[in-house]
Amino acid sequence: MAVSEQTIVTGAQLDTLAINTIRTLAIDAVQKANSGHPGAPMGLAPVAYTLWQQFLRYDPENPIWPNRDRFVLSAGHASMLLYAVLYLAGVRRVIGDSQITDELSVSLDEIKRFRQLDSRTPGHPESHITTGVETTTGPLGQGCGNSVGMAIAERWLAGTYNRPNFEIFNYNIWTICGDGDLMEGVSAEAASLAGHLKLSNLCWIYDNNKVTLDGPAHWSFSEDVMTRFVGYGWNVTRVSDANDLQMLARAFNTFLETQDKPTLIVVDSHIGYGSPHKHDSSEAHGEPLGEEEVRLTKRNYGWPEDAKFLVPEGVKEHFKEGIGKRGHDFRVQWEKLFAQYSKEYPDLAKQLQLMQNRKLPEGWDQNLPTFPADPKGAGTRESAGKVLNVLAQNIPWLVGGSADLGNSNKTTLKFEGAGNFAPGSYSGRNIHFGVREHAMGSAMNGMSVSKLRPFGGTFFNFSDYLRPTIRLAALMETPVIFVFTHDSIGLGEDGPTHQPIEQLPALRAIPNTLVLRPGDANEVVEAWKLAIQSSHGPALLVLTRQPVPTLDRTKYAPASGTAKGAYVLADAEGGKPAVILIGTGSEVSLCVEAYEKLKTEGIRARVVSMPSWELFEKQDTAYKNSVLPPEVAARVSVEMSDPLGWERYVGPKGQMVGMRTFGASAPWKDLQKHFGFTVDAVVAAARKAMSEAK
Ligand SMILES: Cc1ncc(C[n+]2csc(CCOP(=O)(O)OP(=O)(O)O)c2C)c(N)n1
Ligand SMILES: [Mg+2]
Repeated sequence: MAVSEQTIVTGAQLDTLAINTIRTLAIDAVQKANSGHPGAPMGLAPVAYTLWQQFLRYDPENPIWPNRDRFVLSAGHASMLLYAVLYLAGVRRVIGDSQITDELSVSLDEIKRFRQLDSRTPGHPESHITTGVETTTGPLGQGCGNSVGMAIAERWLAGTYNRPNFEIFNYNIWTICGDGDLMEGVSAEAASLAGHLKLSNLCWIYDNNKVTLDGPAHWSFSEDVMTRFVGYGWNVTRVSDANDLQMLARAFNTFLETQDKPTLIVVDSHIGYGSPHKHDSSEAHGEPLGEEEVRLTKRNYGWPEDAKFLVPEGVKEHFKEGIGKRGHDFRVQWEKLFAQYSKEYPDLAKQLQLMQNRKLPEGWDQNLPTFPADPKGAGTRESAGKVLNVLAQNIPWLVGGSADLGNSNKTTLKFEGAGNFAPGSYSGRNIHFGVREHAMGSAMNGMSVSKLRPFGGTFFNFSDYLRPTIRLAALMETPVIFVFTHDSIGLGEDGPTHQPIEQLPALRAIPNTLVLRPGDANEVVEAWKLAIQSSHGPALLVLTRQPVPTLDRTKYAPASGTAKGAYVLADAEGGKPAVILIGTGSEVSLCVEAYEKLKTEGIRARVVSMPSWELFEKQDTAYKNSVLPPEVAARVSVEMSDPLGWERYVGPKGQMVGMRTFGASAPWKDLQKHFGFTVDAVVAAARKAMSEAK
């Protein structure tokens, strides 16, 4: 069908016209940017079109309506597919957390600025930049993992807030993924979890185009995906031609009818559909078509060959009649229902409103413990578990669990009614993620963009297994909370496979990430308060297995100093120290002991507890200088970690007591001596620093 800018068409022709508009917008944007992936959007355009136009319960006029269906493009390299659809559907821009504007989220001008600085059309979809992008994708597999978290969130919201005759939540999560997504381990973990949890609100649409970047998929991928997913407990169906809109619709309906398991729809497609090139050969793709091929492809579509960014008349109107009208009606109906619900259940409605705006309920910090001085003390994981259990009673939507280490991480919610999140009892607050750290982190991001406050625990060393999800949380500005216990060689006998060495500096290097390593039980209370109040990025609690003394706060400074990242815990008389000992976590009390020893020897020392570098960096210079006076060059850092980065606080004359090798398997007390985390060693380092600084 040939079209010109003036052509007006109807029915099936209009479908084709809309689909080819998506394709050509992707082609033109990638060509103009001279970078990006046109092939996947060309192949997938009919899938996205049918889904949005006929199925997605989504109102472009209100893209933050809580009961909207979620669309996730896990194949984030196909970002132009999403941008084209957001534009054609007329999705509005939202600023801040909830202000809907009249502006388009993605305008045609933004599409023309694809991949340019400050555009709302970055190379891969970024949820904190572009309204309608529900989650940031690009690192393959993550969108799949996020979608499982979104499905958990929907089930939890429905289980917790729906009431008879008030089905406030019943939305679905639709995810487009490709070969790369399904090759990545995180999607396998996530699919296994979703199947186990029987998340029937979750649909993955697998773009089975048999090609990846390097060439044909069979070079590296030959498993039977359908059988694998059947094994996970998914409902699996197939569409043998991505261009067959009726078959697509039938498959989508099959998903909607399936009530007891997630659905995988395998869609056979052709990457770069319509281009004269054979993309399913070993030829590389993932780059612009080139001017000549653009022309030939447009000719194949019956498109004006020289037109660029052409949106034929009637296409936007067609979307308005489809998703626009359907979505509007659903949303308005829901708002009426919610208004009624708010009258019947004002407390629940209030909770939902707070949650949507990422606010904490009044009294969120009530009943938090204060821990009395105790030389024996407890592992900071123990006190953290107590604090979490209080916070979770105050904040009903604080939901989470552990990757099979709940008893070790002390992340289990034990109060009455907390319950387990499980098939058929979706209001439970404890999620058993299983031994699936990566899926846990990825799901937490999905839960967080769904406005729950997720927490997740594992051993600190295994933060490596989910590190990509921390990075994405930081990028997406999602407030997830990780509870990392067993935070150093202090874990003892489990040995070097389990003893984190380089994780602290590596995690401190991620921008917008709050790393908190509290030194005793009362710093734990403060650290948890900071984590829960942090609303635009991940917070990591780094906690010990072994006991640490609970410091006497009548003798030493109050733990409220935690909020500043670092504070003077114990000082030389008159505040003029000859040497400063800086410790974090379990090494704070070691510094205090060394300080007391130095005092008996007549050496004027100061102890700085530094639970968070990031918070300290946010303080003004006057405060920083008051804690670490520039004139005091004799400084010692003490941390059972690779000391990378401590140079910035101890300076060129300073000493760093840290780990330079892997740890070892032995009782903790023996490791302490072996690796030099003793009072004598810290005192010796202090003397050395003082002599260097002379
Ligand atoms: C974790 C990760 N590794 C590698 C890449 C780079 N990458 C982008 S697209 C792609 C190929 C993906 O193949 P497939 O998912 O089949 O997408 P198609 O080429 O079919 O669109 C790769 C390797 C990435 N984005 N994320
Ligand atoms: Mg592929």
